[in-house]
Amino acid sequence: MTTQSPAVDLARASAPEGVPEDLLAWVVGIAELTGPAKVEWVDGSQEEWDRLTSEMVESGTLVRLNEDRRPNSFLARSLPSDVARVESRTYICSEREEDAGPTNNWADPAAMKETLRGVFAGAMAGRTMYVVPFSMGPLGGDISKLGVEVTDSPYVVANMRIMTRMGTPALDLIKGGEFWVPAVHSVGYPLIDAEGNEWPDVPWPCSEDKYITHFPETREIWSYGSGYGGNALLGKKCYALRIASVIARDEGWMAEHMLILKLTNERTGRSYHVTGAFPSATGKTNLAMLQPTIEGWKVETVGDDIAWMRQGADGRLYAINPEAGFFGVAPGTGRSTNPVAVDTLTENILFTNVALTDDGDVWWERLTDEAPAHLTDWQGNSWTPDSEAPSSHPNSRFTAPAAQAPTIADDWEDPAGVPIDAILFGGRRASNVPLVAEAYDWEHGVFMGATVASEQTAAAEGTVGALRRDPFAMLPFCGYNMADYWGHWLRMGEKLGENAPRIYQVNWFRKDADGKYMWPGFGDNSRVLDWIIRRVSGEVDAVDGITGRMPRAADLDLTGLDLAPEVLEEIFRVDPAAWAAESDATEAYLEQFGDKVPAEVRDQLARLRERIAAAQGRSGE
Ligand code: OXD
Ligand code: MN
Repeated sequence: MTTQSPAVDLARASAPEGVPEDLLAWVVGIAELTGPAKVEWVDGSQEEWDRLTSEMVESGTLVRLNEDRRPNSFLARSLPSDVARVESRTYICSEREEDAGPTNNWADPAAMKETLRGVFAGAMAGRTMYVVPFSMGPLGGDISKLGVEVTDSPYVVANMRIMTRMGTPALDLIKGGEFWVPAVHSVGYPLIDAEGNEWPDVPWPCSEDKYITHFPETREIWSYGSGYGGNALLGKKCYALRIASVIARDEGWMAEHMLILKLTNERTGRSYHVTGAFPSATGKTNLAMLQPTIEGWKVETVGDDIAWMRQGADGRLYAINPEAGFFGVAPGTGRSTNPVAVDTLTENILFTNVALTDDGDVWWERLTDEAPAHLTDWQGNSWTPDSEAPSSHPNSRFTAPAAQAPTIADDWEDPAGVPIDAILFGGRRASNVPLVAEAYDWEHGVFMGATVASEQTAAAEGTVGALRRDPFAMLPFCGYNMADYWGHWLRMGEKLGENAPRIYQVNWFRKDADGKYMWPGFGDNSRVLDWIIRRVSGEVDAVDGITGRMPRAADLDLTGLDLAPEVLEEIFRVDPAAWAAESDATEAYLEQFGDKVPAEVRDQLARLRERIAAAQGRSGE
């Protein structure tokens, strides 16, 4: 007879009735490997949240905020070594290296499993292992998918309750035989070491050694060593983007790093839906909660970060937001930049790495114009406006239920998704890229997506600044070879045919010669959305340009905006010489993908060069 570890008995004994054998066997296996002191299958109830958050307040992981100011809300402070996603420790472990591609870290799956077996052995000793069934997308929806995260972090459980549909209803669907993705997470800080010595717990347990690993062929996620955000809330980037992008390729749908907006024309009552891919730190949350500065539009939120899209029975593309919450960056979020977010954060919020006020509330840079006279900073130190470092970590976060957003759209949980009229691609471009340009066709749109870039400083006339490419804003999130992913987009375009949404490149960040932003951005981006919707609905013509079709000057609604005509002209200026330099940079960038680059993408580069040459010919350059 083999001797079983007590953790195995615990895992079996704690399982709710009717748990399918494959799920039970997997949980038992993880318990055997990691050796927790307790196993708890979470149900997602309020009682469970109250208990876990109270336990975390007791243990020092959470600070309960002032109930009068921020009811049912908490602050966590992480270790300074665990404050963000760690791309250098994120791996795609596909059987073949070329399937991870040049933009991902690849590791051999068998070798990585061996490494993981080593680091996970005994990793949960002395801790509770939580089994967290969850749904990405509305429960039971056609586009939704299930997962189970096993974690030794109650902080992760609490976040997952906000970010996903977590607990018994998700488990019931798994019991019904639905597909689910296994996701294993440990902070990598056991309370009993291999020699049997006991160690005290700490408020933010984690390990210096970190592995965020994905196995695309077997649809598995294993994450070790970090308790923070996308490293640990495995439904988000790991599942909904890296693993889902592979599933979507195989099943003919799309898993995208995109917000979803609903726009209703108040005159006609007609609604439109737009998705948008924006690299991190380009104001994506602000756009998802946009308050229009022009009359006639109601703008509502369906999603702020991820879209799963499938062709519907009518041939159109439908999107769901697979998440149930927002995991937003706090600094910079304030009344003037994003009043909707501020009004979303009133209760039931988990804050991480922001500052604490003396009356038990939270604050971060630019929440209000004036900083409070005294704070406790994100590391627990006394802080005043004279302090050198900011009070909150630049990547400090709020985890907020999406349903609490005043702008949440009534169809945000429609399991069938919302029909998409337009897709936006936006980078942070100081030069060259105009405020908005419409793709000539789907293939051109794929080229726009494939070449998304950010550039901090405007370059000299006729050149281009250093570009940091972030194709489709998916650079750290695509679970397979980026060039194959472009191929998948091209196939989706063929499938959608004339039902395909139109594609637009937008850029809110163009700077003038003095380095000042020329476009006001924020709510004024509604002016660009207004033009896009009027294009989509066939109300306005456009002018062919080098990078795409652009608005005729009279068609952009600039009512009430104090923008000099020469500034507007500059915002839309497309300089052929600079674009010749940019197309050379694009060619060099494509080289890393070798012969995987789809012919259509190369062809789009050739067409861009033809348009540049024609413009140069016209201007006699
Ligand atoms: C995010 C990101 O946190 O894209 O959403 O980095
Ligand atoms: Mn994101």
